[in-house]
Amino acid sequence: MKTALITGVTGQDGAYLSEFLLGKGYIVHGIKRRTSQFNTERIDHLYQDPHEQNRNFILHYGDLTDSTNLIRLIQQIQPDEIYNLGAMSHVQVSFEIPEYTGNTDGLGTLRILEAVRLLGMEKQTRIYQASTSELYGKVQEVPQTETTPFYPRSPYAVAKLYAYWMTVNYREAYNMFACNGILFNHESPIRGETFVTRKITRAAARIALGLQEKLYLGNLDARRDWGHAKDYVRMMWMILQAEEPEDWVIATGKTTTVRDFVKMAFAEAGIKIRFEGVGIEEVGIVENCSFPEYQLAEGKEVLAIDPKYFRPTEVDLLVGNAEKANKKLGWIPEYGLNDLIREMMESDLLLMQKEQYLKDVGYKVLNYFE
Ligand code: NDP
Ligand code: GDR
Repeated sequence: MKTALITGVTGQDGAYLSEFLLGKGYIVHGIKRRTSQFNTERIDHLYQDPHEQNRNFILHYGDLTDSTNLIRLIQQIQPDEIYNLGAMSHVQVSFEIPEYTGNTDGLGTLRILEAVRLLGMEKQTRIYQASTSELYGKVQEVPQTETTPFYPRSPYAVAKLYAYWMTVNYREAYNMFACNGILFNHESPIRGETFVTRKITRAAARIALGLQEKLYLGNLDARRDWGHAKDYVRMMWMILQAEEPEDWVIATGKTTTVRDFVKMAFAEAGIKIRFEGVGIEEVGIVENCSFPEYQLAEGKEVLAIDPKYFRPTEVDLLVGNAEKANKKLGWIPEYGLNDLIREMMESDLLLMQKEQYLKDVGYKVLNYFE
């Protein structure tokens, strides 16, 4: 029976990976941060009472900015595999908190690698580092592969660049089984609410149900290679089961604009959107709505641009080539973009129907849709 340690266990990928590894018979340890309110909603279905005997899912308090904590936990747990998923993962927010982002996403990775080395566990513990397509930044080559040069465009991406090279360096210097997964954007019904896909699916559901008037977005021309998180966590595990430690691109190979994502998401709720105007004057208008109960009039403006969502430096186009993962490890994504959007919309419509019910019976509902 193998033991895994996951940093970022309370995040989107941490939750899916925990489920996946438990399904494979692993004992899974996760590091969660101390917060003033519960932050385990994504993994509550896996939770086991600490008083139970023989638990296979165990949570520990910790933080990537605290080496004492990481060294102690790694020594105590003696993991066969570490998945370093913890990060301040929001690109736009990283412009607001660049130092913290560097500390967590950059130095945090070093702390994990160094803890394993200090404890003399280089031969025993395999390490997965959550690298990102944001490393490519300013377009150098399309599609992007393992050999495309990096040109990071945000404090987040620069911190992840440091983490990427530290992982390569520890592999070469100390013969550690340390690998980068260069993952392109991946989403799901449990994606954080402020990433653009989830912001759109939540808003489309809220607008359809009359809980929200309008969706405000930034750059609609950005293109992303969007996959499903479930497909991507499976590949994280495959990377650590490979014969040799290497770095891998994980992507679907298809790219879509934010604007087209909006159209597809609203279409899942039976609402056809038309775009008019240019630049920050662009708006999204209801062309028709096949659900009379939504009471969305033709011509209603449901989307507008808010310049505050534009980034100081943007990544315009991401599209990955995962041929290496496909040929060497046999990885193929099971979900297409349509499947992903359908699943996200179904889930958000259900969630918002609950909100609508609560509102109808007099409860104050969440009114925060950044
Ligand atoms: P999330 O933002 O959903 O989750 C991030 C996790 O990191 C959360 O559990 C968060 O805890 C935790 N965390 C944040 N700061 C710290 C810290 N200082 N110490 C310890 N833990 C911390 O991200 P995803 O699940 O989407 O992504 C997982 C990883 O993959 C991240 O490293 C991300 O940068 C990277 N990545 C993601 C991609 C994507 O498209 N999703 C693509 C490529 C890379 P809390 O819940 O308390 O906030
Ligand atoms: P990204 O994801 O920056 O690619 O990073 P995000 O969903 O935040 O942005 C994607 C694109 O949409 C544009 N955009 C907006 N984005 C947000 N969040 N909110 C808006 O209102 C909005 N309007 C337009 C953005 O400008 C951008 O071009 C994600 C994170 O998960 C990283 O941790 C991960 O490394 C990369 O994906 C791969």
